Amino acid sequence: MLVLDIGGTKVAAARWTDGALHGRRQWPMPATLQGWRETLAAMAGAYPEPDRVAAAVTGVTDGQVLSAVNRQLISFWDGYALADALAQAWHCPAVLLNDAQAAAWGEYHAGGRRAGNLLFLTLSTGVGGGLVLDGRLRTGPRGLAGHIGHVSATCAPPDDTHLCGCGRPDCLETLASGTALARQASQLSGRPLDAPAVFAGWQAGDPVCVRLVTAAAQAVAQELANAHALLDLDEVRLGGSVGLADGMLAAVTLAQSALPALFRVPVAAARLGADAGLIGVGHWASDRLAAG
Ligand code: ADP
Ligand code: BMX
Ligand code: ZN
Repeated sequence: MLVLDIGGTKVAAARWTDGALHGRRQWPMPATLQGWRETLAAMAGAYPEPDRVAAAVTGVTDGQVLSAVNRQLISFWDGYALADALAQAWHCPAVLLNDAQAAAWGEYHAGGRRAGNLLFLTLSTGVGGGLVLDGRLRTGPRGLAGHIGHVSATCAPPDDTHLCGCGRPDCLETLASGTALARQASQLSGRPLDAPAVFAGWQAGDPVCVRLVTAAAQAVAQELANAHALLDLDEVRLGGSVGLADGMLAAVTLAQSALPALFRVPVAAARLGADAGLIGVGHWASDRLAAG
């Protein structure tokens, strides 16, 4: 089987054999449909003749059809027949699963399937979430389950951008995604800064960067407390390049210390790191095949 993890910034691919990844490669996620078609052709050349394709993908999906939550993240994603495009590229069946849901399933497997109630939170191009509840992956009837990036945060971004690309005001994604950190830092400092530069500035004590990373970590801690109050979670795994950036987990844990103990859910870095989505979608598709 070929597994893919298609995010707002990068596309990862690998063969999935005997429960492990082989031959992992990565491409930048193109900004245009034409660019995406070229990347798809390059990937098809790199991985010839799989028997099926399973893709973890940013967006809401029922397994075949894709729609965007945040319509600003990938301009051509909303309503795009991605499973058909993958099936045509590789001449075999293709299935889709939301990227954060896939990563949650990967992390659940990586923990020996012990934490019955697990939330995976990705701070990446957007902010995504996946839930394993009572040992089952919760996708929801419409594929929307776990979309914690679009739950309103208790504080607004310092650059006063209230409206999220999903149409709701004050979403966590407007504060704590890599896109949001870059947007806020560029606006407040008056020069273009990306998320890695914000983290470098934070480590160096730059006041704007300190303010932004602290606000993001506090918003994440509040949302985790909300999710914990609703679901009584056993643990949270933090992933995505922003979630895995040096110091982010510590900043979230520090922000949690201001909460009443009842609402402090244990948070750890994703055990599978940047491979949680690829491994998770591999397990998910294998489990479905085994179940017939
Ligand atoms: P995707 O969203 O495609 O799954 P990532 O998890 O890599 O991809 O998230 C991409 C976001 O993470 C971008 O906004 C990027 O600028 C940011 N980013 C990448 N590397 C780092 C880093 N070392 N520190 C902080 N932010 C990072
Ligand atoms: C957005 C949304 C989620 C996704 C999350 C993280 C889109 C296209 N995606 O909230 O479905 O799980 O971003 O995605 O609306 P990533 O691209 O940051 O990995
Ligand atoms: Zn939103």
